[in-house]
Amino acid sequence: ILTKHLHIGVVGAAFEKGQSKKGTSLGPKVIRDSSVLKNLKDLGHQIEDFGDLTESNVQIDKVNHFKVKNWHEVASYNKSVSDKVFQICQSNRKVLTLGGDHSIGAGTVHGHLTAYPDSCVIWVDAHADINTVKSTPSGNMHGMPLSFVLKELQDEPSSPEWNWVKNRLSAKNLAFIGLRDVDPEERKIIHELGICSLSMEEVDLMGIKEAVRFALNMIDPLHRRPLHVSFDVDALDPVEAPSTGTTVRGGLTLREGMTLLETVNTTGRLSALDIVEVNPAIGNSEQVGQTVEAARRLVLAAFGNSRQGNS
Ligand code: 5AB
Ligand code: MN
Ligand code: MN
Ligand code: MN
Repeated sequence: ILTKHLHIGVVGAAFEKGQSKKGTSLGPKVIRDSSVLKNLKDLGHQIEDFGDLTESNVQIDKVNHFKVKNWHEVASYNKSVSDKVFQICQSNRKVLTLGGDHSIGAGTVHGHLTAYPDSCVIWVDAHADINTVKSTPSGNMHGMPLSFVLKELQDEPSSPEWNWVKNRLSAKNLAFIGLRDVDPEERKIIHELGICSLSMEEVDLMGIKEAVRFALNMIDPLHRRPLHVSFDVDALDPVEAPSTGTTVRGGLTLREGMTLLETVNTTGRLSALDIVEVNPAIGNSEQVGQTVEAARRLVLAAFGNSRQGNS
């Protein structure tokens, strides 16, 4: 059964300071230009577009905080992301967040979790994005969002910029799918916290459908929790999604990505979706078009589009 007639709130997280490549903040614009919102309406959904979140006037970093880049900007932008996602949930809508780099995932997870304290997260990515301020090898905060919202990692140095984070996700309610480039410290965290991790190795062994079912059973054994999927397009193979900042070969096909989201859709409990890290400044126009089209197809798969055709 496919989910129809949803109320969906859309927000653009036009932000790129979680990494160093220009262009990632144009993601929401190019994805909107793909007519995906019209396509969602044609599926029978009611769409409310809340536009892009602008950056508030925060102080620019003068010093590096814990070797991390753009600490203040990322923290304060994430607060507005969290507030907006929470507000959309409060209005009884599903949330579609268009990124932007993946640092904004701290805000989407927090906002959704604040509205639905029992929610679970599936993080679809080539990377684990769970580096802490101590472990980050790059200082890029798009590799760290989960460390700010995971309960088990809060012995890390707390900082007033992140004081607004009140609700945190338990490691047992998080699953990774698609990993293939995990830093040694991240591997340690995943292992120690027992986080459900279905890397490309497991996807190859089990098949994508079984991998998704496995993840859902692990994080939500009673099948009753609201689900949040945070989808980094670099989870897809660079052949399918070349216009993104941190490509890693050997990734999901677009078909596997669509099957993943179709499987989540059939639970009827998908409540928030992020599509992040599309960067139209990377690659030629054909590659950008291909990446945006992949993003569009992922969104439609998540919200009930049938490849057999819709009636
Ligand atoms: B993305 C790396 N682990 O921390 C780091 O694209 C890469 O949001 C992070 O998944 C990639 O810098 C972040 C080496
Ligand atoms: Mn990511
Ligand atoms: Mn990634
Ligand atoms: Mn990336």
